[in-house]
This record gives sequence, C-alpha cells and structure tokens, in this order.
Amino acid sequence: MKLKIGITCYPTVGGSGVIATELGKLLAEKGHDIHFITSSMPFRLNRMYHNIFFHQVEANQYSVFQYPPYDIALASKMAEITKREKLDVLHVHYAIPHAVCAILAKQMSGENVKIVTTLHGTDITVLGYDPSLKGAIRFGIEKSDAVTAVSKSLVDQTYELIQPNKSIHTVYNFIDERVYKSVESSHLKEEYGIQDHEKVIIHVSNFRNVKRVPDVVKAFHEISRHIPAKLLLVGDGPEMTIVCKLVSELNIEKQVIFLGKQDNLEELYSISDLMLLLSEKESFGLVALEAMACGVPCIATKVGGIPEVVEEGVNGYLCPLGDIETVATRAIELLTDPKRHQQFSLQSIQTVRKKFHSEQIVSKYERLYYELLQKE
Ligand code: GMT
Repeated sequence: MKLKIGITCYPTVGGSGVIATELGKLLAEKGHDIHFITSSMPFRLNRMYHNIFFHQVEANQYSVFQYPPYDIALASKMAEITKREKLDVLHVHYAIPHAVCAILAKQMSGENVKIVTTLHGTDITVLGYDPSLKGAIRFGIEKSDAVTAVSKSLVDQTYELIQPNKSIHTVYNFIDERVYKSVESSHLKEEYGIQDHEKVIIHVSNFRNVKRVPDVVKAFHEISRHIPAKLLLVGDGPEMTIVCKLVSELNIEKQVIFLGKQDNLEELYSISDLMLLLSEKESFGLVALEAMACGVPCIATKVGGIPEVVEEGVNGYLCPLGDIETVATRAIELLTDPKRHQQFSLQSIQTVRKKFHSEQIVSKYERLYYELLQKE
C-alpha cells in the first residue's frame, strides 16, 4: 500500500536534516507520497520527484510578539496538510519542538494520523539537561505513536535523562550508497596544492563547541611533525575564529585548507586518507559513516553512538575525549602502514554495507509505519 507521509525536520545543514531528506527521497523512490513540511526547502532535495511535495512553514514576525511563532505556524501547517492530503504518517525529527507540534497538529486536524518521532541527539543530550524543557521532551516522546533513536547509546541516554514511559527503537542512520562511494577526483589534489607524498586528513562539521575542532587542529599539528600531511577543514560555525587563530599560532597555515560549507563531499572524501572526528558528544556521527562509505577510515572519540559506527582496531580507532597524543599516535601508525590502512579502508566500506545499508534502514522505517497503521 502506498503511504502519504509528512516529514518535518530542520532542513538546513546538519545530520538530522540530511537523514530526514534522504529518507524522504528513498521512500518516494519506493512509491510513497512525501510531503516535507519545513521552514525552507531541504538542502539535499536536489532534483525533481513527482511524488515529493514541499509545504513551507512561514513564521511571521508580528510586532506584538517578541519572537516569531514558529511552533504554532508549524503545527497549523501540519494540521492543514494532514487534513487536506489525508496523511497516514507524520514523521518528525526532534522531540522538541517537532513532536510536540505534531501532537498539537493531530488534535487540530481531528485526523488519526500516526506520529513517528526520531531522536537525533541534540534534543536529548543538550536540551535534555535543561529542566525547563525536560517535561516537554518527555511529553513529545510519550505522546508519539512510535519513537526511534539513531543509536543504542542515544536510546540509553534518553531513558537516563528524560525517563519516558515509552519504548524507543534504535534505527541507525544511513547514506545513499549511489552517492557516497570512492570517485575519481584526484584533480582536486593538484588544485589544492596537495603533493603526491602528502597524506590528507579531513574533518567535517558545523564547528560548534561540541565538535572540538581545536583538538583536530592540535592532533594534526602533532601528526604533521612526523609525516607530510594536509588538513581539510570542511564546514563553518561558531568556533571558526578560534580555529583560525590556533592554526596561525601553531604556524601551520600552509598545511591547513579551510573549505567552508561544501556539497559533493564524496569528492573530498575520495582524496582523503583519514577522517578525524573528536567530538565531545555525538549520538551517531553521520560524517564518519559518509567518509567510511568512501573507504576513508576514521579516528574518533569514544563517546555517544560513535563506537556503534567506528569499531576499534577493525575499521578505525577510538580515543578518549581530549587525548590528542593518542589520536596523533594512532594516526601516524595508520598512515605509515599501507597494509593496515588498506584493511581498515575495506572494513569501513564493509561496515557501511552490512550494518547501515540504506535499503535495510528505509525498510525498517516503512515496516514501523505499516505496523502503526495496522494497529487501528
Ligand atoms: O551535531 C550536529 O552536527 C547536528 C545534529 C543534528 O541535529 O543535525 O546532529 C545530530 O544528528 C545526526 C544525525 O542523526 C548525528 O549523526 C549527530 O551525531 C547528532 N549530533 C550530536 O549528537 C551532537
């Protein structure tokens, strides 16, 4: 049976927006009608699909309000689309505000639409510590018809922090294997001034404090004292000024290439030898999965859901948070041992194929929708 599915996420750059959009695209390819109900067009929605629709939520600024009423505008739009399009499912990404808005929309529409909420991390591991929001997060989770989280670690953390009376299923993230694979992009090396004998280390993030980009720069500094290497820093965000200052203090400006926000990341991964992801919190680490799918092993911190993606000594290495020395030692070991590097690279690709295959994950969501609809 073909379903009508509404999807709400934060559509701008960020792992949760990426997953929501990719899920919508793959569900559309399976024949379902997808209605994105978001504040702007999801950024990865890069081609026409006859069965993907976009309904823009506009939160206007009125002089009587201190803040634009996004949540109410979203709930109203969700209710309108649910009723008009006879949606079967509203799949929202983030407990607050999106699950709470969906619950309100269901009541407003009077329709028996099923609410599926996916937790991505920030809503739990950051906002969950705010006592003023905890009740709303719990409400959003408990009143959803089904709740998923992107790693086992996030499921555990949700129970620990929020204590909801609700079962939460782990549904891992995925990538589109047709996009994330090793591609021929060696011309980029020459264009970026990377010599053949230099190793390429990559970091991709939104440069928030939680990503610990200064640790990446410090580890790279140590690595580059032993082997010729270049660091690709991809993304932008609040920590950028601090990171630039550190690069200049360490006198490694010539070895660090700042690329800002980029699309077509597979081309950058394809010229990279190693990814560093040294975050303080990470419910999953989608960029690690993207890099691994292109055959790039990852050295990452042993936090949150990362150990469910990066397996110590199998496809990468895990290091304690802030332990820059161990990161550098492991990186040097891996980058100077071609045999082990090749083995980790193959294992990275295998892990993505076996554990995080898009077909397997999308079918899991699909089964969940059908199960809920059968419960009537
Ligand atoms: O932290 C980010 O980079 C953004 C954030 C988001 O909400 O988009 O990412 C979270 O969701 C991603 C997709 O599920 C996960 O891969 C990230 O690990 C997670 N970030 C955190 O837990 C800090």
